[in-house]
Amino acid sequence: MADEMTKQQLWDFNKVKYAGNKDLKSGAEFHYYNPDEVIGGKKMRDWLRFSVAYWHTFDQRLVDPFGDGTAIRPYDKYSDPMDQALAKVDYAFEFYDKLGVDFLAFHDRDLAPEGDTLRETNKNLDKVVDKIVEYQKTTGMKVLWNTSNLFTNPRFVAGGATSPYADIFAYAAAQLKHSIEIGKRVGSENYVFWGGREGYESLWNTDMKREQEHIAKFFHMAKDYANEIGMDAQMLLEPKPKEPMTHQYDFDAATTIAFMKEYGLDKDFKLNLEGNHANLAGHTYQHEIRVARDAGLLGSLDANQGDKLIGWDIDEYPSNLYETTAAMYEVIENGGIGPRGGLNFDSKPRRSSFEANDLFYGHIVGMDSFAAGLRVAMKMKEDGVLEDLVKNRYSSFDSGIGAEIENGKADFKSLEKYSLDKTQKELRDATSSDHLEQVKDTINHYIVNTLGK
Ligand code: XUL
Ligand code: CO
Repeated sequence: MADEMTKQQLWDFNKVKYAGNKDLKSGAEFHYYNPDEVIGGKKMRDWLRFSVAYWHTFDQRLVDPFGDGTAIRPYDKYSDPMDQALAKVDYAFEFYDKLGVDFLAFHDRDLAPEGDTLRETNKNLDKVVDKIVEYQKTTGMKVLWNTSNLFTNPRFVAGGATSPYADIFAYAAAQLKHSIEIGKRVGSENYVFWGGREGYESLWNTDMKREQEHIAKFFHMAKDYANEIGMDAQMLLEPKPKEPMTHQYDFDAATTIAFMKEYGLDKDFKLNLEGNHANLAGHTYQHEIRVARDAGLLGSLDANQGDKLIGWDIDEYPSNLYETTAAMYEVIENGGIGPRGGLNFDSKPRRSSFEANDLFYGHIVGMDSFAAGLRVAMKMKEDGVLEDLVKNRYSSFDSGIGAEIENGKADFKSLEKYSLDKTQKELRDATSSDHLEQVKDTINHYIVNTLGK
């Protein structure tokens, strides 16, 4: 306690504690996230493995296409970019401590300003990484993933690994090489590739096949180099259908899996899936997680939500309990997010929530929403609600003609023989109502009753 009191306080916010169902209005406590509570045989912190995203939390100025940033941050007082970058590390680590998260995630360019050459840029970056490594030693903070920003600088106007300009491909590779080295230094659990501008604006000027071959080569080179230097992070691709490009190559989980298989990447790469990216692709988050887990390729999750009324990639902190319940149900079915995955808050405050404390409130609602989702989904799982429902729905495949179809004993001829004289009534009787409305009512009851306790 005394130690806590004497420590320098950079953020004007108390350490966030678990309050259970007390003090419902403060917004400064967790009501559902109790990190060391064991649920379904694992601590909540180990199910959820929360991570704070450096870019949205410490760098984001809350700009939108129509206006400048509104964010007020305590380190704005540092005018020299390098001084500010180094100071931000102190702010970041106090933030993690106050929030009680175990992981962080960052792009190379989040941490330090660029120089004129890659050599100078790497030097700036290494200084900040040195400081992060020092903090890791004293705090035990882990890096969920790191990544390389191959989309902000104008040189990446037409992509990095899919740029039609060979010098840009080469630069992207060189930049990524250093990023992989940093991943090794900070002990990253995963390494993420989100296809920033890897896609196209128009097919009239694009050789799509050539670009895809280039990026597949790029991924192989990255993995080869990681192996060469003993950087053992799980490599992940992060699908997104659009923004910034009209069409992104890693459109959704299914498209990305097909790409991985086509180019022999599915043994070494898995997926990092994001809530609002799923929505932009016309899917639910649950759908994307299901596609990945069915393929054995669920790697990690970016936590955020979109808003159907606006339709952009708005990276809102998750607060929709129905969505977090569905996502956590898939995670439980998967036995966990993935051996090395976690929930990274790829989320930022709304432009009108511009005070520094809003960064805490945002993470609190996000963490509590996933913790609540975990509690509800676990209760549903323990009661076997959906398991029985799904099992019964497919039970006609457990024996008779259904079993013959599944075990390869049936063919079109035998199925014709089986079906030819079946009457309309017999076929109608072979189906039954799935009572979907009743199922949804049950899910609502589980949400209300599990959390109301
Ligand atoms: C962009 C996005 C990125 C990646 C990392 O929509 O999700 O923040 O997660 O580059
Ligand atoms: Co993301």
